[in-house]
Amino acid sequence: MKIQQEQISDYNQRELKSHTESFDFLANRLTNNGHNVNDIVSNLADFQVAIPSWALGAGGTRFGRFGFYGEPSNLEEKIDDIGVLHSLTQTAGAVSLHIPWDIPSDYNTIKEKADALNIKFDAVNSNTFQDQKNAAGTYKYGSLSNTSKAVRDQAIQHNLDVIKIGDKLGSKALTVWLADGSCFPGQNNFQTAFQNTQNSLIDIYKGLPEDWSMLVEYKPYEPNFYSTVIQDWGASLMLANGCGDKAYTLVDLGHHLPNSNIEQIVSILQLKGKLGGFHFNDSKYGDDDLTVGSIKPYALFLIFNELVYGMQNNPQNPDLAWMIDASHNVKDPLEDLIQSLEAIQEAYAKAMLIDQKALKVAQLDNDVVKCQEILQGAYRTDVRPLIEKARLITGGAIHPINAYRNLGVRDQLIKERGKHTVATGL
Ligand code: PSV
Ligand code: MN
Repeated sequence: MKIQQEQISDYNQRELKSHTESFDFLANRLTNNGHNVNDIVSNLADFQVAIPSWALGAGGTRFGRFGFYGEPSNLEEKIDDIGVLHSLTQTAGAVSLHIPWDIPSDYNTIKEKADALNIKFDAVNSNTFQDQKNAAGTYKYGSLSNTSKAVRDQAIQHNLDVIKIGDKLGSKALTVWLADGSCFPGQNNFQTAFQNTQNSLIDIYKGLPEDWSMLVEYKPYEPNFYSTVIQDWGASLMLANGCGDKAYTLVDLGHHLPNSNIEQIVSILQLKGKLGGFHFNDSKYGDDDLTVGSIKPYALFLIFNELVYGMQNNPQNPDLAWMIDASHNVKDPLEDLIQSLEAIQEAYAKAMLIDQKALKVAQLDNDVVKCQEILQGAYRTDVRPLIEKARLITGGAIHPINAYRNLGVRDQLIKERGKHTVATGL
């Protein structure tokens, strides 16, 4: 299924009057307050977030999975779905592949399809948290950290293969997330596991093409419940530093213990030029992989405040690989992803409204009340007309969810693919 530009333009005509009224009102107010509305809208229009190839079907928990009709059953169909998201939102111009779930069967066809839909290949993800059919070694007791050299070598080789696959598609980064760790005290020697991981990562790093980077993701627990080798940003940063300049830390919002100050983590990593990638989602308890901004929108805004500050003040930090890492258990995955994209844009827009100069003055004066007024003033602004404008000028839909429903996208996908298709992934 491909949405035609005329379908979106026709739909937008119906929403245009009300959008224009709310945009003009907000733009006037912001301009009077010294904001450059054009710059904000153009930054929003430029902001692209990768969609993970494994999140286009229904997710599941270890208690079960409830399928969603019309799911994509191969990589081509997944790219089609991202094409739908991108034409409606103009924000989903990239895909992040998980290998071996999504190895292209025909590279040229996949590249041509993605090109036609204006979709780039972002970071590729390796998978050493599941055993593959016919593999010689098992990852039950770890992969890059395993006590067996043969298993470590197998996991290293897998990562090198993933780089080769990504290279053929135009990716420029490898994301490594390890499930390695232990379930019980005494099961692992922490130092040996860490050192093995470092050495394995160095071997992978040596295989990176010149213009590639390696993103090291951390997570405190799950699937291991006593210890995880790369448990936090400190462990990730040490490993990245141990590899070299092209290795960075990747922050996944769901990979922190409750009440962690994630905004402070991203801030300091950017200062050190070591924040490389970002996985968006939201959570109430653990790594819940819920829709971005559905539980803690203010925390997301505070994180974006630091990200925007870093993008403006830390040239030592590279451009980030942005990705949504969510799972859709009860919602239509495409609607859920549209909601996540909107929440990201909203937090970004609000963060751009923070008057950084005034904030600095208030900080120097130790005027704590003023600091809060500045942050919350930006947070309380309804920025949706700015996001609508960014979509409108780039050819997207003023209200993507309404347009998606109005155009009957899911019904069309069910007609094309049937009810019982199942997407690869978790
Ligand atoms: C692990 O929880 C994670 O966040 C990693 O990014 C994986 O690649 C992804 O989820 C899918 O399992
Ligand atoms: Mn992740």
